[in-house]
Amino acid sequence: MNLKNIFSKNNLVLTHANADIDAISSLILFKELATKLKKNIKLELCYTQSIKKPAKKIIILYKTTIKKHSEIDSNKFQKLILIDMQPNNAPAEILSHFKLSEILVIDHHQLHPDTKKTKHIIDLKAVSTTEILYRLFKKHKIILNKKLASLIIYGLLTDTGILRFANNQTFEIINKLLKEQKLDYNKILLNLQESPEKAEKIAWIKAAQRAKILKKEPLILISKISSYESSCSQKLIVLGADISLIISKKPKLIRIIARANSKTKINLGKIFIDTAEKFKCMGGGHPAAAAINLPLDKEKQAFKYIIAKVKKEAK
Ligand SMILES: [Mn+2]
Repeated sequence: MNLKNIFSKNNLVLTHANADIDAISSLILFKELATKLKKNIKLELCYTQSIKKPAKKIIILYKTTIKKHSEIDSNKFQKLILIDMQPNNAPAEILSHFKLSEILVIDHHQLHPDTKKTKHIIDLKAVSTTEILYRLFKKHKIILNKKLASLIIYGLLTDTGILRFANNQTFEIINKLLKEQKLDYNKILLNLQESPEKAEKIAWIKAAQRAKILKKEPLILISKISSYESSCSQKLIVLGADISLIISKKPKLIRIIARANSKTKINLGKIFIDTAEKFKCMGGGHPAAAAINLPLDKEKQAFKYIIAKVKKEAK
C-alpha cells in the first residue's frame, strides 16, 4: 500500500478513548510522516473523549494541538484515519460521515471484522502503534530526528509495560534509535515517569481487598472498582493473578478490563471482540490486555458469557 495515494486534502486523524502515550505519540508521528509524504495536505489530530494524564505531558512537550472529537465537524473531511484503534471503537457520530472504504486504519490490536472493509495496516506482532509507524518511516525513507525517535520509544516502552512484554524486536529498535539519534535512555524514562495520585493508589488497594478467586489453575481474580480500572487490573497481575478481571460501573455502562500475564495462554482481545459482536457493544484489545463496554440491559448475560469463555480458554 502506498500511503501517498491514500490521503485526501482534508484528513481527520483520530485515536481511541482515554488516549495513552502510544496513541498520542502515534498521532504526532503520523502527522509528521503524512506531511513529509505529501506536501500541502491538512491533517486534524483528534482524540475520543479523554486523554490519560501521562499522555497529556507528551502533548505539552511537543506543543501539539489535539482536539476532542466532539469539537470536530466531520463534514469538512474526506478521509478518516484511525490510529491505535479500529472502526468498532470510533464514535458513531464521526463514523457515520465516512464509508468504510474511506477509512485508513493503523493499529496493532486484534483485527475486527469491520476493519476488513477499510484500508488497513494491522500488525499484531508490533508491540505498539509507534512500532508500525517506525516501519512506515523506514519504508518510505523518511528521515527521523531526535524528537520523532523519542516518540517511537515512548510508545514502545509504555505499551510493553516498560519492556515487561517486550520482544527481541523491541530491544533492537530501541537500541538502534538510541544509537542513531544519540538519545539518553534515562532522560526518556524521566519523561515517562509519573507518580500516581493518592486516589489511584487507594483504588489499587480497594481492588485487591475486593478480589475474589474465580479459578485456581490458572489463577483468575475478579474485582470491582469505580475508576482506575486499567491500572487496578495490572496491579492484580503484579499481586500474583494469571488473569485479572475488573468490573467498573460507569453512568451508562459496565466496563470490564482484563489482563493476563505472559505465561498464560489466552486471547482476551479475541474473547472481547466475540462478546462485543454477540451483544452489539464496543470491545477488543490484545491477547493479554483487553477492554469491553457492556450496555446495562445486556450486562448480566454478557458478563456470564465472558466469565464462561475466560474460564474455559485460560490455560
Ligand atoms: Mn497501542
